[in-house]
Amino acid sequence: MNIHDRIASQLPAWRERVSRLRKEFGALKVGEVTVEQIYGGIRGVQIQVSDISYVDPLEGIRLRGYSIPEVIDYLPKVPGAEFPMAGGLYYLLMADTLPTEEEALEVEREWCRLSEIPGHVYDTIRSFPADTHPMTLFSAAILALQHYSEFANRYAERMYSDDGLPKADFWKYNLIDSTSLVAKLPGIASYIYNLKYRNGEIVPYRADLDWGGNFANMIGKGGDARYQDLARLFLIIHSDHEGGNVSAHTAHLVSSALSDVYLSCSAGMNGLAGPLHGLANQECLRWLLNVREHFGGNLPTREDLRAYLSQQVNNGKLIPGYGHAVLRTTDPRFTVQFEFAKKYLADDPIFQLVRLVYEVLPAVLAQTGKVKNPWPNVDAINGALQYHFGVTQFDFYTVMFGVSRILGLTAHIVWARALGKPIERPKSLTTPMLEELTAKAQPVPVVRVPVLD
Ligand code: CMX
Repeated sequence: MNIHDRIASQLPAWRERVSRLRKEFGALKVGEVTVEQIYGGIRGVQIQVSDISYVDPLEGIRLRGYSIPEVIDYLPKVPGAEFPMAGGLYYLLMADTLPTEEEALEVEREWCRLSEIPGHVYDTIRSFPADTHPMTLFSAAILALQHYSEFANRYAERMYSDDGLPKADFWKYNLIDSTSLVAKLPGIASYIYNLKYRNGEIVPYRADLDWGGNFANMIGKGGDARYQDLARLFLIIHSDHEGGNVSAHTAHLVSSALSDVYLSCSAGMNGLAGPLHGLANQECLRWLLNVREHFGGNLPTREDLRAYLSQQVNNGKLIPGYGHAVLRTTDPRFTVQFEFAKKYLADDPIFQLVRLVYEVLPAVLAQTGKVKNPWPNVDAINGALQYHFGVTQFDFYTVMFGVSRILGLTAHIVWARALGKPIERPKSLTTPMLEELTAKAQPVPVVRVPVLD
């Protein structure tokens, strides 16, 4: 069954569940909000529902209920590949069902059919100054496609016609836009890469390769089967990290105004481009290279590294790739790439440094008493793997993250429309209001709990 039909078949039951919760328990309190949370980035406040994925602080991400190892095990693969096709993951995220091989291949065929990129998108990318950051180009290229939004066009017609697009069908056109956008992402990302770092060529999409394989081929790695597999892995594990992270939350918020998938995903990419979020991807490799340079290009001893890291952390330096707003353990997306590296590039000097930092840094961060999660997140290793396979231009890494993340963002958007979520509009307070509130209360300071002995 295709994604559209699979969602349509599930929707009546989903709508019934949501409507029952709202009708019968609409006034039930889910949680409370503290002053610290209001000033502290609304951290941990449960204000959203997302059924696409869930991050358990101690276990990590589950995509539609499946852990990263399960996703890798259960999703269909192209012959000879170690990691699954993204077409199967897209099916899982969108349709909430593990696809058969044929269903995954159908998505891949649809992406191939829709992969052609209009000329003005290339013109848009070329029109920026040559040293523009690749994420700016990526976000702009997505916006340049907005003109073709089926949802925006149908919604505009609705305004002027009595038998226009019904609200219950909004999701269908968001799904059409999503599939069309995702189909073009390897072409857009690879063109940015080729324009900035290679020969500027536009490589055609190949029907005999899956989406991840196409991305690898389009950046000049078509002859490297292992890199193609790494690309598949990378493009799967970055796809979603529940609804509250900056990119997912932004795209969801923007789409709640009924902005289409292009407007919403471009906005999500602008959030991903921030150094505390997706840009940590590139910053982490830059940081590793600096550490290496500091030690004269050699692997430091454990003691020397500990002294160096302690000094950095005590000086208030932020170590990219470590810490997380939700996770309280090593990110399983780090672990799966760590295992890949142990298997295929154990002797790589950057990977050896990644490994040593992993052994030393958590204790150093924990000693500060303030870092809530001293363990590595996905960014602590991404760059080292890409660097090993010759994708050394680290300001491109966040674009790869973005290509993958849009698989998740679009699933959030389609389901938000399918379940009829309204425009988001939380309430803000002023500091005098909080002062007035606290004037009558006893002090209740936040107690910090140490995370590591
Ligand atoms: N190195 C040094 N200090 C760190 C740190 C790190 N890696 N992670 C957190 N801290 C510090 C914070 O700066 C904060 O210090 P102040 O109180 O002096 O401001 C303190 O520890 C408490 O922060 P926290 O509650 O543990 O972390 P947050 O939830 O506020 O932030 C995150 C989470 C990811 C932004 C933060 O850990 C960080 O900046 N890490 C480095 C950047 C990074 O790897 N980002 C990628 C995250 C994954 C993603 O979203 O893509």
